[in-house]
Amino acid sequence: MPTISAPVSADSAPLVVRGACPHDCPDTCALITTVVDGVATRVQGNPEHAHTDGVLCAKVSRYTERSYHPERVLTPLKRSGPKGSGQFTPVSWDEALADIAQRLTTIAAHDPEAILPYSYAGTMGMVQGESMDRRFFAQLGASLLDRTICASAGAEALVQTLGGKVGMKVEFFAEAQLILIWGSNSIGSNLHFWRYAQQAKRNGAKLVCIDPRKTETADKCHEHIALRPGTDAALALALMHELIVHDWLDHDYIARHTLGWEGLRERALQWPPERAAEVCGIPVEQIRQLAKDYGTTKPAAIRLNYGMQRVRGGGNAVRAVTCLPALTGAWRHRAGGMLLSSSGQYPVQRAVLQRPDLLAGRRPRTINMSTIGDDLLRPASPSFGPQVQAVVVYNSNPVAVAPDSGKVVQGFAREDLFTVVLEHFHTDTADYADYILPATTQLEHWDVHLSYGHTDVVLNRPAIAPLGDARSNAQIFRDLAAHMGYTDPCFADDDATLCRQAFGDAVDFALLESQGFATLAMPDAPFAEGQFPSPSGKCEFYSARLAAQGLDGLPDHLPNYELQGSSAQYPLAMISPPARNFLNSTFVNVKTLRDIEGRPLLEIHPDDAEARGIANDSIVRVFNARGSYRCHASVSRRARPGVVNGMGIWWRKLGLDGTNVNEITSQALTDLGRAPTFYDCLVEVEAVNETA
Ligand SMILES: Nc1nc2c(c(=O)[nH]1)N[C@H]1C(S)=C(S)[C@@H](COP(=O)(O)OP(=O)(O)OC[C@H]3O[C@@H](n4cnc5c(=O)[nH]c(N)nc54)[C@H](O)[C@@H]3O)O[C@H]1N2
Ligand SMILES: Nc1nc2c(c(=O)[nH]1)N[C@H]1C(S)=C(S)[C@@H](COP(=O)(O)OP(=O)(O)OC[C@H]3O[C@@H](n4cnc5c(=O)[nH]c(N)nc54)[C@H](O)[C@@H]3O)O[C@H]1N2
Ligand code: SF4
Ligand SMILES: [Mo]
Repeated sequence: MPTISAPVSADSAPLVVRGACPHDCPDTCALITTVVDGVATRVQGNPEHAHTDGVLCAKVSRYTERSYHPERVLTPLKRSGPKGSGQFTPVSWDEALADIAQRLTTIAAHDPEAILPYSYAGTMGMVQGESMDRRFFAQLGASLLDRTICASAGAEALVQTLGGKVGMKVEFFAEAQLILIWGSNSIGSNLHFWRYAQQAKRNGAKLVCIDPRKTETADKCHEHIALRPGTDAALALALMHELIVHDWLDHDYIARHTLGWEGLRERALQWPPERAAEVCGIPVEQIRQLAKDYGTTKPAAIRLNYGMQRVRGGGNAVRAVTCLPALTGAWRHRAGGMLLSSSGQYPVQRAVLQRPDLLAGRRPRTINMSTIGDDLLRPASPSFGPQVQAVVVYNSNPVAVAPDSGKVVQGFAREDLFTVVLEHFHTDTADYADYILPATTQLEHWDVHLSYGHTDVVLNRPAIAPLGDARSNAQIFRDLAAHMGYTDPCFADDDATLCRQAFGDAVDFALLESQGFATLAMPDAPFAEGQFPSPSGKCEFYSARLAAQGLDGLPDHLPNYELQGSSAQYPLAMISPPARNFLNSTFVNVKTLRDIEGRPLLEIHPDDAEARGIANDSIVRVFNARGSYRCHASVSRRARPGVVNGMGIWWRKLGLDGTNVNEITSQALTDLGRAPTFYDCLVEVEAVNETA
């Protein structure tokens, strides 16, 4: 396989290198990095890439600040103090790799399932996120990781309803006449979609935001429906009720392209708007108006996002909303339908890239990353298997981002747990490592990216040489494989080769190399004539596959585990949505961005604040039976009465008392997809006698 040449610069003339934003964001921007004398001086959006349109968010505009951050880890580090103390001494790569290989070999000799990889989407790259690492752990026979922490409830819902992670092409939102922005703060987390929504607005479209929090996106929509967290399925069912009683249905589309209509009809008729209004805590008129808008405006498009998924009934909620466009035939138009994730559209060659065949018939157990708190503390048992004895963390910061972090910390603090963390920085998780291995950033390595918010492939070329002794994730796993004595030729594939393998011949690599991105071939209105990728080829209101698992085949409203009103001790519902200037816990250590966010905040409605004697900006304690978290109160109507917004996700060590909002979230899992329920969380808040 030919290798791809690295960029070259003639003397000190500025060099411009095309890349891709690596972050866990639906926009997957195409980047342009300016390099002078081997130093990246500026990262900008590629104006030739239509979705990026030359614009980046504030976070990645500051990417050089992150890459050249004085606190970058640039050499392998070995723990020199107690676990969690953050004390390390530099060691050579050879020493680190040899010792790690020896430790893993010893554990694996007894039972390789005692070793657990732990990774998520610190980079979304196919190469640095899911290639050589997967080969390495397959060859080792380590436990498998169920990567559920973000999107698996909605993903399962899409699979069970449409047959895959598919939907509208994002650019056609610009032509819609009605857009429901449902469970998404698009301005903060999906900026390039928001640009299309703005275009639609200028062309006369109505924008409706459905979100318990009055976000900056809600401010800019015509209508804001501030429902209680975890009540979206009730709202969707009431909309169906209204579509039925007013006959705003596309009977032909329903008859030809859907499955289970009779059952869904019966279920929806149990949800008159009055009932939903009660459950959702919103005026009944708002539901009626929304139904009328949705039933009578064409084309109507729904941008559905992750906000509604992080509760017990998150999967069912996504199923219910996903049924709506088939009822009105919205899919007939290219600007109608819905989009949650487009990632299922890509022809990823996972078997080639990840080589699960290296398991050679072994079937390791699977551990759910969302219950890492409990699982690190679990002893060996016949049902669980061996106790976890080693964890290799990369592209993730579980101590900060996983729920119920008191337990996560306790687990990582185990003196007998061998922990390796591949990182850019001394994160909360890296503090608990036995070894920290310095990883390259996106400016320093090859990668290739799909997107979950558009349908282009974007290539990332390295713009600069690795800083210090940093190595790419793929290189580190290649090196570890060599130290373990693995001889399969796949462990020799270099990063550029892995880039080519990701999509094989299905994507024009020459085009990727020349323009930096390539658009997937796909019809403008993919489901105008049905042809969903589901088993029946229809939009499955009724899922026989769910029914076969003993679950409800039809979508329903499942009340939260921690249902408001069920506990006098913890009367407030807490959601903890992402902050605009961080990306999950990434960028929290970039000072200019942290300064914009200010400090860890809890938004609380003036009525709830007054009832508790809480003043704006004062320090509060947010707590429940799982734990307690101190932060600053923002007394604000961005919070609806009864719901507090614990803005995420701060590094614990940069918080007031070394904790963050996940100290109080729970490890309970969603109805579908085994995902976390971060926003299904009851708390109480009290004023703390301290000045801010
Ligand atoms: N700036 C920035 N961008 C990001 C991220 C980030 O941390 N910062 N994170 C990235 C990641 S990992 C992901 S998964 C995506 C997330 O993408 P989104 O899911 O679009 O995330 P948010 O924009 O926070 O939107 C979630 C919204 O849902 C609301 N919400 C909470 N509970 C409910 C509910 O029960 N029902 C409804 N209808 N709404 C609810 C929250 O108030 C919030 O405004 O964003 C990505 N982009
Ligand atoms: N309370 C609450 N908790 C949440 C959420 C919420 O809304 N509320 N959101 C959840 C969601 S949606 C998600 S996706 C998860 C996110 O959880 P994570 O995927 O853990 O995301 P980050 O916190 O951004 O941590 C990613 C880490 O990867 C590192 N990294 C980046 N690139 C590379 C690389 O190339 N190599 C290596 N080795 N490391 C790299 C970064 O430095 C960073 O520390 O958090 C979840 N947690
Ligand atoms: S984080 Fe999102 S909006 Fe920002 S540059 Fe990356 S892909 Fe674009
Ligand atoms: Mo996520």
